[in-house]
Amino acid sequence: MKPGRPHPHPHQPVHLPQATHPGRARSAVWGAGALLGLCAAAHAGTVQVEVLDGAGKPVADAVVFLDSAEARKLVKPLTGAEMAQEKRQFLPGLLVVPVGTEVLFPNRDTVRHHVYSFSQVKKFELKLYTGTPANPVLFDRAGVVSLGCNIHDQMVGWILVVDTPYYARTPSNPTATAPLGRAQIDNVPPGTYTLRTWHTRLPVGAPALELPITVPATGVAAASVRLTGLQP
Ligand SMILES: [Cu+2]
Repeated sequence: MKPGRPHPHPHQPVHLPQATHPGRARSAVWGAGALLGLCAAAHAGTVQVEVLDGAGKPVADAVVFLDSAEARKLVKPLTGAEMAQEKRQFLPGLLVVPVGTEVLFPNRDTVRHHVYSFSQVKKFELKLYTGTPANPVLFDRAGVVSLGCNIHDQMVGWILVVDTPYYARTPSNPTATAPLGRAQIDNVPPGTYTLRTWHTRLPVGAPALELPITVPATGVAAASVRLTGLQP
């Protein structure tokens, strides 16, 4: 565990962060890729989300995803998903997978790890091991899974299981086409969705922040999300 961080625990009180309303009227487009994507896909919109913290600063590594009954029917599991352990850390620290994905937990260290989750959406334990455990772990329910290691208390990892094919992250390191605090989801069928935003620094057990969003048949739906209460 990192100093000062509460241990991942499913029964902690939940605080909902405040939301700002999505800026549906805005037409700002960032990244030429959005326009190219629109040309290729008729009857699909692009969703652009700006994620800000309580002070209005852009947030790195936030996950945004679009839920709807229709989206749920289109979920396909990822293949080859991995949550490795390297240098006594989980790598990646945060993995986003659709429901039904099987994840391998290869240990690339020479020391043994003992990976566990007490999270309600998936409780499991991979007892002391080296190498790659033969059986992957199936994540068959949507929600937040926090990972720990019985041997190395500082090891903290996260798997966010989403019940939709439409998800994206704000970049860890911004580039010209992926600015800080901006996430883009392309080729989204038109319709009404719940836009959810989640971050590992939300209070433990807090659900994703929710906003309604309508995706047009062509063009961009833009939203601005304010995540307050992020932990340092
Ligand atoms: Cu370990």
